Amino acid sequence: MEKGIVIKSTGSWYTVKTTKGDIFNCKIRGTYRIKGIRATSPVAVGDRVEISGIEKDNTSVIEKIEERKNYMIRRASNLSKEYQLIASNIDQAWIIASLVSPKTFLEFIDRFLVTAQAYRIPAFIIFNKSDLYKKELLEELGGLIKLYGDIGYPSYSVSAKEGKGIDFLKQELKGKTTLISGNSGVGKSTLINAVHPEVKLRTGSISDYHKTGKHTTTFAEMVELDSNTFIIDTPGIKGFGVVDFDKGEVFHFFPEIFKVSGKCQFNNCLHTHEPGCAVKKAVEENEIASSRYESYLSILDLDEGRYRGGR
Ligand SMILES: Nc1nc2c(ncn2[C@@H]2O[C@H](COP(=O)(O)OP(=O)(O)OP(=O)(O)O)[C@@H](O)[C@H]2O)c(=O)[nH]1
Ligand SMILES: [Mg+2]
Ligand SMILES: [Zn+2]
Repeated sequence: MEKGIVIKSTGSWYTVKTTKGDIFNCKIRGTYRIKGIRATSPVAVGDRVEISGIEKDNTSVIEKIEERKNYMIRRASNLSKEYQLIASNIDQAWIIASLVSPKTFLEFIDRFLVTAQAYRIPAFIIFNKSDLYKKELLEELGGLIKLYGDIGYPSYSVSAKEGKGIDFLKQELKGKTTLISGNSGVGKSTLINAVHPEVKLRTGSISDYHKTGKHTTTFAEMVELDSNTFIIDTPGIKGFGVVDFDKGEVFHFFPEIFKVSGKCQFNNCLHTHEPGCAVKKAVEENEIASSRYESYLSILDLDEGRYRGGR
């Protein structure tokens, strides 16, 4: 047996880099379950694994997955009972967003943040493509950076294309394993290339993206920036279906809602219709952003499928 880390996943084949630095294509044997959850693929990039001897064709088999420090996970699609493990053993998760081509919905951002919060993963929001924003969008951007920054999520505006804000991001990456996630076309791979030009990940052109609807990055892949700095690039996703939380638990993952919930009249308040609800009052008084409150309600209403969690 040899120990290694999964650096790329296609869903059926996994690339494992061993502690010696050798790279093998591996399959898995048997079935794995994550705390009773059914996953589309039981192994994720970032997993520490043990692989068995090398087969004739230079492939190997993953025999054991070490316990994960944490992981990001989402529903494979809306209403699906299957989950997709996005990555594991990460120090922080960055959601890359854009206000244009394509526009990232706030609900998507909030669902990502809720999941990161639930699994205690520090999350950042990186608004990319700042070079494309004119007056009104710049104002909107400023508002969003303040909104999320005040809640406690560091939020930045960058342009991967023009290299703006990239040096600062480099500092934030140092010594950590960072997951990069977001819609297709927001510039995840371009951003990683800007941070580390030697990497040369494949990026798509927006026109290709609109014409074919194809995702440029199709596999999750871990990129080594230096011996203790790693970035995980992932394929773009359309929606972010959150796992099946207890209804009474969801507001714990909205820090600003949780903060005022202690003042609600009923201690089992779900903040939807109850009398004496301090959360609803705070929304009315604009102390809690209505976009955030709507995201909260949409997660409670998961079964009605208002939000599409598909790819
Ligand atoms: N104007 C502008 N375009 C950008 C910027 N960053 C990326 N792009 C363009 O956006 C398009 C998509 O970039 P990618 O890096 O492939 O996007 P991605 O998020 O990796 O997409 P998937 O791999 O499909 O998930 C490319 O045409 C990039 O050149 C930016 O800061 N400004
Ligand atoms: Mg990409
Ligand atoms: Zn309440």
